[in-house]
Amino acid sequence: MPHHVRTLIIGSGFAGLGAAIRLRQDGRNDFLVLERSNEVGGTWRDNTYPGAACDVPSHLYSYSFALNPDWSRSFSAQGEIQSYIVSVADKYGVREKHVFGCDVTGARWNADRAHWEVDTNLGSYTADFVISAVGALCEPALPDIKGIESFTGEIFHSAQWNHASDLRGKRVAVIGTGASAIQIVPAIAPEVAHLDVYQRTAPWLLPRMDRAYTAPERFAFKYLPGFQRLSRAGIYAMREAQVVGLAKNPKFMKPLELIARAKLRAEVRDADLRAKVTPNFQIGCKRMLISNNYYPALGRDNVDLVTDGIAEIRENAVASVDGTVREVDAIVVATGFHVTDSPTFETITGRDGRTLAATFEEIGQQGYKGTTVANFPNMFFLVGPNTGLGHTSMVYMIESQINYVADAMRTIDRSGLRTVEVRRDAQDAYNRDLQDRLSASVWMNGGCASWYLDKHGNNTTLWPGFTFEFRSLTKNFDLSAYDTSNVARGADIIELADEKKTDEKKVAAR
Ligand code: N01
Repeated sequence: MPHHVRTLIIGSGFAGLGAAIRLRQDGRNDFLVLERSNEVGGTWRDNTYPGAACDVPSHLYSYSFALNPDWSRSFSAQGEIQSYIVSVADKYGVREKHVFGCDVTGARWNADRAHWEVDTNLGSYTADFVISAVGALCEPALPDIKGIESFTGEIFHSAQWNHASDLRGKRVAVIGTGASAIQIVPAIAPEVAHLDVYQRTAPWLLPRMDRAYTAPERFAFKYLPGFQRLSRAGIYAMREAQVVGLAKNPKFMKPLELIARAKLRAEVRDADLRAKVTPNFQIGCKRMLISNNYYPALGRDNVDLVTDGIAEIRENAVASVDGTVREVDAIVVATGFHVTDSPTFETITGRDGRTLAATFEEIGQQGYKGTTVANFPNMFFLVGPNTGLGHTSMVYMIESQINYVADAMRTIDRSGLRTVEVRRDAQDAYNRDLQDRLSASVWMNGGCASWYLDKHGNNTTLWPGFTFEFRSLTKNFDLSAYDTSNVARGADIIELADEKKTDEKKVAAR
């Protein structure tokens, strides 16, 4: 018999861990967190490439209930963020709720029993509720470049950095110039013999206002009541101001573009290189990047920026479309993630027997309030459709979603419900409104292709407004948008309770 729990959480990054802590705080201890790796942290555990750091200030990029007065810098590096996440897991006592090394291979809704059946490499589980917290940036996307499999040197994705590989003194190619690549390039350029950076689209770069906190500041964060919250609120407000230009009226992006152009002029003195790195779309259309050392790295004698496009990869070289063949010992693939086409969508099968992938294939990656999807009863998605951001902390959005899920659980208990499934008409109306709002945004009008858009050209990843609007939208679980016909009958409840008691005993005995 599979082990039954009331709630299964899949994934233990900021989202899954936050959900676990909230369930525990709400006294809902009948849950487990299935985590494929052996540690919490999600993307911050996995992305260990040289130079990895956050582009949102740490005092905002942290849980509201677990502020950290000890951040060493305004923008923390990966290691410090990962240590923070680990410390939160320990402090809130949810580590023992984790099943580490547990890779979820499938989840199916069983309508007769009104529960999810979840398969993993460690055995099967059943659960009344599933909280999918796998994240949007968890499945590395490898480029479909001719001959890539024939390369005999070191080749790895930025999110799967091979630390056993020593790049010092080697000829290296980096493919991609997104958020990951612009951190990797300056970090490895001084060590490698030669570096070719393959750029398909030049990104916009803004200054990185990073600095170490002084001892008096850190003292104040720790001991001066309200100082850290005030600082956090200030960062939040400044970041939210960007929404006006990004989502409402792209004309207001102009000041940021002027800053970026001034930076470009100051940091790239060579006219040819400057022409190559000058973006050809409106700032904000793709994620705006921040760096003070990327342009200087491109100007180094041992670094070439290649913009001709890659024709093929050979045994020991990258050939560009102009016919130039550049020999390399190693290739770093910094080409992003499967966001709107995640392979995890294939593994979840809903009420009508169709997978999440098939459902999204038909209607696009749509959900309701970013958290529930019609045809997938009793399943909550954290960092679900249209919850992404280009300007501020995802942790804020995650906490909003967790509030919604927590209220859903309360409502379900209070109303004696067995299943909740968002109504398709409510979901459709929600998405019509979303797409309507997005139509004015720079993401749709800025003249770029980005991973924010799905193959139908819809923006199914980003939230089109202020994040406080999303917070307010997800404050209460709105039962009226859900199909609640499946109310547990008395007999079912008793039968179900008996089954669970038996299963719980088995889990306890494990
Ligand atoms: O990936 P990306 P990323 N041939 O998708 C290029 C977060 N993040 O890992 O622009 C050649 O942004 C592609 O070119 P183009 C953040 O949300 C945060 O860098 O599509 N090139 C692009 O240049 C970010 O947005 C931090 O034309 C190919 C690059 O590869 C997200 O993660 C740090 C190609 C991919 O850029 C993803 O960032 C790092 C091909 N076949 C990441 N395919 C923080 O600081 C793709 N490219 C918090």
